[in-house]
This record gives sequence, C-alpha cells and structure tokens, in this order.
Amino acid sequence: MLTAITRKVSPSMGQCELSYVPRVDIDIALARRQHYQYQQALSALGCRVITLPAEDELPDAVFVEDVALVLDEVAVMTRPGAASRRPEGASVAATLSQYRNLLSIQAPGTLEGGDMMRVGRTIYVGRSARTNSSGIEQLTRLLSDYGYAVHPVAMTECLHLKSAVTLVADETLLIQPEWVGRDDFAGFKIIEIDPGEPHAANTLRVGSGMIYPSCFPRTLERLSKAGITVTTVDVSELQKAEGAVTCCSLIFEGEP
Ligand code: CIR
Repeated sequence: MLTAITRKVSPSMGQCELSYVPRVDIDIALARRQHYQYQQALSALGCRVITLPAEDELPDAVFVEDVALVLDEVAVMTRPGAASRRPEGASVAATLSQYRNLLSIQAPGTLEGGDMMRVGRTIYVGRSARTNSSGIEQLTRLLSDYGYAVHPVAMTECLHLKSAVTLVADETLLIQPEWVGRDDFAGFKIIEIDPGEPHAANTLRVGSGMIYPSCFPRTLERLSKAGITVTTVDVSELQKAEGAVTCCSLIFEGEP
C-alpha cells in the first residue's frame, strides 16, 4: 500500500522563502482548502495519507518533499540549502523512522528533495542554489551501497530540478526546456511544456495516476495527446509560495 506523508499549511506561510516568484498575498484559508483537496486526490489514487500538524513557526513546512528522499530500501534526510527550512526535518524523520532506516546529509552538504528525481535505480539531482556539490557527493556515497547511481544535472532559473522536469510515464519526461537541457536525459521520450505556461513541468505520479495543477490547460492538452491522464487540483495559493504538486507529499510503499 502507498503511504503519503503530508503536513498542514502553516499560518505563517506568507513569510515563506521565495527565489524566482514575486511575493504576493497568500490566502491561508484558501491554501488550507486547496491542500485538503490535494490530500483527497492522494487518497483517491490509493494513498494512506498521514497528516502531520502544522508547524506554526516554519512557513515552508507544508513542503515536506524537500526534507527527505524515500527509497524502497532506505530514506535519506536532507539538509536544506535554505537555513530557515532545516528545522522542518525532525518531525518528518520521527514519522519516517517507523517505515525506513534513516541516513542523513551532513554540513557542509546541502540537498533538497525537490532537486531529486528518481527513475528506476538512478537519482537525477539538480545543481540548484539549494543543493551543493558536497550534498551530491554525500548522496552518491550513501546510495551506492544500495545500488543507486546519482546523476547530477545542470539547471538554471528555477528553484528545483523538479520545477523543470518530472517523469510522466515510465520512459517519458515533461520538460521546461528553458530551465533544463535534454542532454542528461538521452533515451527518454520528451514532452515539452507549453511555452506560455513556464511553471507547468511539475507533475506528481501516484501509483498509476498523476496529480497535476488545474492552471496549465495547454500543457495538459499535450499530456492528454500523449495518452497521459491526470487528476487536476487547484494549488494557486501553494504556487504563490513557490510550491507545486510534488512538494506537498512524500509517497512510498509501505506500512509501519
Ligand atoms: C522554498 O522556497 O523553499 C519554498 N517556498 C517552496 C518549496 C517548494 N518545494 C518544492 O517544490 N519541492
């Protein structure tokens, strides 16, 4: 059975970290309703959803993806590049430790979950402002024992690797070509986002389904033409915090 760890929206989300999007007012009540709909979509796609309580003093804590990488054999607690986000890991680690042995990235390494995309036994890792060489080297060492290869990827002008590319079918990627190149992904079928929807590359695969923001109709049409069906959710308020659909959950096989 799939488990999804999520966390409620913080009342302080308006003070979130922002890198590439301008700060605008966030309607926290609406953000909470949208987050609930997102959790409902996870349930409908077969997840047992765990909801951690909001962290009132940690504006970005709803974005649980960034503090861990969960694999079948083990989980790695990251060390976020944004110092304000480092305290978010403790409560997620407490829950995750019921499911997996935990490894961790140590200073001076930084690594965020949004920068890691797993495809089979390969972990693609974005060299972003949040993930540094030491973080990537440590991840490579930790995961080589488990038979995973780590493949660093150059990227630009966006927060995380998965802002620019996500897996939409076993061998198909959805890509924002202005933020990441194709060279690292030889052998994949590539779908490009619609150029008028720059933030449209972040999709969340859940079992045989997929969760996708409702605000990218033209890219959605490209996915549909490729035979990919999605459950759409309105995540406008989470997007104002530079979040998207992958970042609000940690999804993995397993029961405690
Ligand atoms: C941050 O800048 O860290 C948050 N405001 C947004 C994090 C989004 N995380 C993700 O896409 N994995």
